[in-house]
Amino acid sequence: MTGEITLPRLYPILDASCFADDRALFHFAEELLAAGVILLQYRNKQGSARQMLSHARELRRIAGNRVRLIMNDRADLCLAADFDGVHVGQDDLAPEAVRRIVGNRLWVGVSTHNPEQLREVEQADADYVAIGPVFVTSSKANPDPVVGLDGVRSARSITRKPLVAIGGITRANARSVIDAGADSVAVISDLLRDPRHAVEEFHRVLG
Ligand code: TZP
Ligand code: MG
Repeated sequence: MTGEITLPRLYPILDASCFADDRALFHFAEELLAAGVILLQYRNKQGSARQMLSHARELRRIAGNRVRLIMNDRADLCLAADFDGVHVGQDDLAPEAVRRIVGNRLWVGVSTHNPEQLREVEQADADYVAIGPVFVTSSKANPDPVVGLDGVRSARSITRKPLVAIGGITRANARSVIDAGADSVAVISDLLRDPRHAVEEFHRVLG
């Protein structure tokens, strides 16, 4: 993206593995959108590329163009589904490689887990940086060590880029994560049970 982006306080992640079938997945997305979510990431670690593209295209249709949709891991599927950005981790394509694929108009976000990675991303062509896991999470296989609120504070001191915190963030601890310097909280599990209500509560505590 040319110029600095502004992140909403809440950055929900729709993880395909959390849903029994497509119907449940799309219903969850609709509930989030109805509650006012304006940024949403699609994450699917087990599905085929075909399934991912099919989900992503339907999400684009449901969301319309007012909502920013971010594809986890895959720049190719981002373009194919007309998404608005890509989120990559330390084992995915580097931000510069993603940028060459998606161009300057779309967002590129990068996950980091320690100060060294943060310093590297600070110099890279990424629009935002994520730090985590902040707290213990069961939504990620083989997570890196928990960084805690101190890790968020340290990340804030290293990067001037918009900062997303991720991992074990709930309505109960989200405020403390923002107060530690994050611009936005990315959440999977604490949205699952009653998404509409959960989003409203997140918005209330994050104000
Ligand atoms: N990256 C670091 S922690 C995590 C990812 C994808 C999972 C976050 O899920 P939850 O359920 O909000 O802890
Ligand atoms: Mg990844």
